Amino acid sequence: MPRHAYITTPIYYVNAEPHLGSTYTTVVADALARFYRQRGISTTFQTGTDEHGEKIAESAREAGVSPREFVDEVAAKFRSTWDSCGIQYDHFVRTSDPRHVEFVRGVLARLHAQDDIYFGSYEGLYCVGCERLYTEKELKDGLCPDHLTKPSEVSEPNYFFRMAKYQDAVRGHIEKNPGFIHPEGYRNETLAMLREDLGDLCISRPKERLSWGIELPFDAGYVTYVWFDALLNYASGPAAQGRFEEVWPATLHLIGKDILKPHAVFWPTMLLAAGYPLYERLGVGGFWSSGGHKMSKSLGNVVKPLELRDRYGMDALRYFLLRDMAFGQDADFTEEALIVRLNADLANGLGNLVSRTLAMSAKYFGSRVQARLPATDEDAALATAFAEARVELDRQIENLAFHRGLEAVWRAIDAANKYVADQAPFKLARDETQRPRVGAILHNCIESLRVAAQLVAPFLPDSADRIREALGLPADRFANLDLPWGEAFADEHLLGPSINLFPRV
Ligand code: ME8
Repeated sequence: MPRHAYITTPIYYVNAEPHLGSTYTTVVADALARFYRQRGISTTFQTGTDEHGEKIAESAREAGVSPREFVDEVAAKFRSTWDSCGIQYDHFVRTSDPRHVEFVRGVLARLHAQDDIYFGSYEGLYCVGCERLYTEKELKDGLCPDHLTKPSEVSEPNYFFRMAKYQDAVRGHIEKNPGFIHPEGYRNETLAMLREDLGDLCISRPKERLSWGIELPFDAGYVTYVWFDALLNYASGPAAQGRFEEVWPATLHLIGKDILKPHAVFWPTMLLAAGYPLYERLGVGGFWSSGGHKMSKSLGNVVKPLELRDRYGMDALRYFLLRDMAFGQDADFTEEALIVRLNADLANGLGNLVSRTLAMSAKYFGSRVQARLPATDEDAALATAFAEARVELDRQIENLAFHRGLEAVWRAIDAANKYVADQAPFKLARDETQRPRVGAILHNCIESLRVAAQLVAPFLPDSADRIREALGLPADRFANLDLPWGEAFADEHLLGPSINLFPRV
């Protein structure tokens, strides 16, 4: 576990509204941040918006408003979407914020003064969609492999960052630190890139072609290349709050595989040049397709997070995203698959355990928790199942294997449902002499609910809170993950009435 967790998402371009892809990366970051906070680790979670560059200037032009008006409106939309999705970020960074602008100018001035930035000529094929230069080799039939558009040929005098100077150092660092880029496939991809001659990085655009950007501190005729500006958000955010020393280096930058090169090559190089420690880990996620196709406006298959939240609830959406994608691999989104998960794992699994436990407690004991009695082998096995789930969850989450972590928790939840079926308190209850045993069985079920809710809390925060409330547990007691099994509830503790946590769809 880290000493301090500083977790980031990419800062999203404001030329599109939040969609399933941005929601995924943001949910992963939010779940991790909650996971660390729950384990008592001081945590900083930053997200935000990327607001400069040609792409944004173009979108503003199309919308018929100034870039400033445009970015303010879309950035606000991102913020409000994350807020209504219950995303608990600590800081929302915007690259058009004057504090970020000053930070970037400071770094540029320093690199220029130490001769890591020089004036030269820029020639090549540029894709505005990607905001980057392509080599012939990288193109697919002469087109950008991501946007399938023809890049434009550009040639102009510009400023360059001496990236090549740091290339060997970055490669050496990645070779020495196997966990630096995760999963391993992306580490290998990066090492392959770093074995090629990457050359230097063009970091400016002449103002006559693009005015919407950060002006170079040493030449007012130019603005900074949007990636050079954007990557620095990870440092400028904490700096703007006077917390740089406290939180840097970042524990984990979460990104999608589309932006591997800027994060795995440009960014460590920039950090080395600027004299900052390198981030600890890059977590590279796969891509969601929608119904078997790349999500795109023209195909009309863009999935909107708020619509799904309204239809199924935010927790169901979070659960699906984390459970159905192996982090790092691609996955396909369909509403049918989400419904299958919701019904099987949430309604029949966790929801059923909650409703039957509370309903039987109400029916047999007026919702009063009964004494546990000495544990039978089956009682002990149930407690062990939850203890093991916790260990496995922690191990898997450290590996960013969210789907495996949740699977481990659900093994315990399934064990609890099986315990109810096997112990059959509903049958025993017919025999008056068995009442104490029925009370003990239900006590173990209630403990199962308590621990299940604690373990799922980072992933399904609303549901965990509803279970906590139904159990009548104060928040501070619930926050204690180390409460021993059987000691959370006093005899005669009053539970709430039964709830239907996840109605079947
Ligand atoms: O690239 N599946 O911003 P962006 C999964 N501003 N994740 C997806 C996805 C999909 N279909 N589509 C997008 C930028 N993402 C830059 C980043 S950071 C210094 C600058 C997620 O709005 C994924 O995390 O295009 C991807 O990396 C990110 O959105 C790109 O967001």
